[in-house]
Amino acid sequence: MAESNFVDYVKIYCRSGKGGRGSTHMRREKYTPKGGPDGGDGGRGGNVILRGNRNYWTLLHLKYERHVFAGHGESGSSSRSFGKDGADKIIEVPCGTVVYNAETGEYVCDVTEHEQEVVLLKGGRGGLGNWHFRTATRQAPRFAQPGEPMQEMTVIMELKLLADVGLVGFPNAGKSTLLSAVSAAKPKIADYPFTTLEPNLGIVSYRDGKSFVMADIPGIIEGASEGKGLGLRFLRHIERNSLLLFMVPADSDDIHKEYDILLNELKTFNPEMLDKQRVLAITKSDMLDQELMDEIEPTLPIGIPHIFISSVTGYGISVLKDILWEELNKESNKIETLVHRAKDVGHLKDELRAQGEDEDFNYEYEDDEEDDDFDYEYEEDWDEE
Ligand SMILES: Nc1nc2c(ncn2[C@@H]2O[C@H](COP(=O)(O)OP(=O)(O)OP(=O)(O)O)[C@@H](O)[C@H]2O)c(=O)[nH]1
Ligand SMILES: [Mg+2]
Repeated sequence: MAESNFVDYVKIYCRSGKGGRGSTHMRREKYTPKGGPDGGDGGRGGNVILRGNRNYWTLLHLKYERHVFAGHGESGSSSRSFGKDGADKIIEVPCGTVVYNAETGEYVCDVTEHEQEVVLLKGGRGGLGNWHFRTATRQAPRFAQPGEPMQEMTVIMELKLLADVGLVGFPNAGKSTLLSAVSAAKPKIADYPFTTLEPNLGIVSYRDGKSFVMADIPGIIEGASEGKGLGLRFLRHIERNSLLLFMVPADSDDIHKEYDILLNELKTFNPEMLDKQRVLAITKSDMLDQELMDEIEPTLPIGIPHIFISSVTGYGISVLKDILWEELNKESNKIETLVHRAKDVGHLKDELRAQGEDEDFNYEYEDDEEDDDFDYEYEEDWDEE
C-alpha cells in the first residue's frame, strides 16, 4: 500500500528519567570545620506523559519520533540544595489512542479525552541527601540515597477513532457516498471496490444543532479476518462506535447473506462487536421501485431495524438520521467502556510486519555514568561521635 498520512499504528520506545542521587556532602567552612551533613536531595526523574489533543487526528507525528526520553533528575548538592527535577516528556496523542506493551502485548492505558493526561512511565524519585540521616548517635552519615531508577517500555500505540456510528459494508456499497451526503466530509467516491483506503470521519448535523460523528471505513469482504482485502486493519476504528450501520446495496444477489458475512467477519475480529446495536440500510434504492422493495422486505434479516435509502436522490436519508439518532440515545446503547483485550504475543510479530513497523527494533541505551558528588575529601578528618 502506498505511503499514507493516515497513521494509526506506531511502535515507540519510551523511557522516564532516573531520580537524582542524594548528596553526602559535609559542611566544612573556615570557622565551622565540622558543620555536619548538609547534602541535599536528588531531583525527581521526568515522567513520560500522554496527553489527549483533539487537534491530532492520526499518529503520524510519532512516526518520526521513535525514541522518547524524559530528563533525569539532577543530584542534590551541598547546603541542602535540591537537585533539579528531570523534564517531563509529554507525548501528544489524538483522542482514542490505546497503548499496549510491545513485548507482552498487554493493554497499558488509553486516552480518550482532550487534555486528558496519563502518566505512562513514572520518573524515579530523587534520593534523600545525607542530611536526612543524621541522628543523635550518628551525626555524620556518609551516605545518601541513590535516586530511583528510570523505567522503560516499548509500546505500540493504536488509534481507535471515536465515532458514534460506524459504517460497515462490502466495497462499493455506497458508504462514502452516504457520508458525503449527510456530512461535510469529502471522501473519494468511485464505482470500483476499495476506493476508500483509510477511515474518514464526518459530523452529521441533526435537528436543533444536535450532531453525531459517523466513521466511514474501508470495505470488508469475506475472509477479511484472515487478511483478505484490506483485512481487519481498520475494524478497530469502529470498535468504539456505539452503533453500526450495515450497508448492503439494493442490487445485491442476497442481502441477507451479505449481512451475515459482514456480521461474521466482525465477530471473528472481536465478539464484543456483536453486542453493539445495528441498523441495516439497503443502499442505492433509487434502483428499486415499490414493488421490488415489497419483494425484498420479507427476505431481510429479522430483529434489526432496516431502511431503504438512496444517497443520490436523498430517499430515506432523513428517516435514517431519525433512526440513528434514536438508537444512539437509547440508554442501552450508550457507549460502554470498551474492554481492551491484550494483544496475542504469538501474532505480534506478524502484526508489526503487516503494519510496516520494525518488529525487532530495540533500543540499547548506555547507562551514562553519573558523576557522583560524594565529597570524600571531607571524610578523612571527620570524627563520628
Ligand atoms: N445509484 C446509486 N449509486 C450509488 C449510491 N450510492 C453510491 N452509489 C455509487 O456506488 C459506487 C460506490 O460508492 P462509494 O460510496 O465509493 O462506495 P464505498 O462503499 O465507499 O466503497 P469502498 O470505498 O470501495 O469500500 C459509486 O459509483 C457511487 O456513485 C446511490 O444511492 N444510488
Ligand atoms: Mg468508500
